[in-house]
Formats: sequence, C-alpha cells, structure tokens
Amino acid sequence: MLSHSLSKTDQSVISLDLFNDLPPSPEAAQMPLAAGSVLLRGFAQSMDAELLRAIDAVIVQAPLRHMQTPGGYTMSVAATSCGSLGWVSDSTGYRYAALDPSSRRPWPAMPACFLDLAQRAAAQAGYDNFVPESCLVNTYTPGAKLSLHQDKDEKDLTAPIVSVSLGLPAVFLFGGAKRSDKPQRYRLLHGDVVVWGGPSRLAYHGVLQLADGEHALLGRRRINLTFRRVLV
Ligand code: MD6
Ligand code: FE
Repeated sequence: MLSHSLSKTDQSVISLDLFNDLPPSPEAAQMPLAAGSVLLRGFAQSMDAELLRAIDAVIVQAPLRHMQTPGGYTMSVAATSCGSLGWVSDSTGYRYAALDPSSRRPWPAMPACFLDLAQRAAAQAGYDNFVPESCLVNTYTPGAKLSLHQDKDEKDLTAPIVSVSLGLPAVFLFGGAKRSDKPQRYRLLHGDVVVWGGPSRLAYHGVLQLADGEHALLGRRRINLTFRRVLV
C-alpha cells in the first residue's frame, strides 16, 4: 500500500492536498479581519437557545437601559452587563463598575454557558486562558446603531475581546488605529463570533443602523455580547 511507504509528515501533506477543496464546516469557518482578529462564522449557533435563556435571566435581574454618553447623547442601543464588573456610561464618562447604578446591586453573575463560549472562541483564535470579568449585553432594534469607537476602558489591553452576534444581521465597521482610517464592512450574522486583540485591539469600529427584519428566534432584534478582561 502506498501509505506504508510514506512518513507521517508526507501523509498529512498529501491529505491536505487532497482535501483542501472541501468547504469548511460552519464551525471551522475562520476569516481573518486584521492582525490579531478573526471572525468565526457560526461559532455560537448551535448553542443559541441556551444563550437566549441565559440572556433573558440576566435582563430580568439587570434590565436593559439606554445610557447617556458623556457628550450628552442617549444611546440608541439598550445595554446591561453581567459578571463582576459592568460597563457604564453617564454624563461623567465611561467606566467599569462593580454595582449596577440603576439598582445599586452587583451585576448578575456571568452564566456558565457565556464563559464557556467566550473561552472556547478565544482559544480557537489563539488566545489561551481568556478569563473575562465582564460581559456587556447590547440590544439593537431597527434603526439603532453604534458610532465608531475604540474599546479602551479596560486596564488589560493584552487580552482580546470576544464578540457574539445573535438575531438580525448587522453591518459591522472595522477600521484602523485612527478614526479617519476607512473601515472595512462585514455582515455579522446570527451565531457569528469575532475575537480580536493583539495589534488590532484598539481598532476603531462601529455598527451601522440596524435594518428592519424578523429573526426566527429573536424577532426584530439583534443582541451582541462582548466579553472583556478588565483588570490586569
Ligand atoms: C456590536 N461591538 O457588534 C458592537 N467592541 O454590536 C463592539 O462594539 C465591539 O464587537 C469591541 C470588540 C468587539 C466588538
Ligand atoms: Fe466596541
């Protein structure tokens, strides 16, 4: 037999040659966005129902709210958090806080399925031992958007951010180190996960106004979860 005459290395080279025409399975579809950043198409899809139940439980304890920006605007995105720290914005600025300012109670604990997903996605993208203390839950209804911004309120900028998209599709803008760098556009679909860090950790990014539509599981909504390591 042919394979008996080949070393292990030769065999794996040959099987790559034979099989790299096959389309990747949805779980394996990886698309690099920039240095340090990767889009994992459909990575969260198989656990969508479990994620939604956990999101509902978080929202019951810490209701969604439209926060004020330091510049005096009301965000069109409604947000809440879970984990030991939550991201908050008000007239005095952006920060992470251990207490929900609306209830003055700790944020809901991070659901086990959230942490599991975030760690598996980070590892898949090459970031081992990702331990986020915070998950920001952003909810978009048609017309809601997120202007170009950097995520730089975290003390640990060496850790990646893991971002999970659920529900209606969105156009995601992924720019460069300067606000004026022309962003690339990506359509993020239900179940997509973006992991980013390294050289692109401080890239400007945003979300265009959400188009109207109806999603089978979420209705007229998009939910984005972003997992962050805050403390060093
Ligand atoms: C969103 N995401 O997808 C907004 N930030 O709705 C973010 O702002 C974001 O996806 C940091 C890292 C990943 C993200
Ligand atoms: Fe962001």
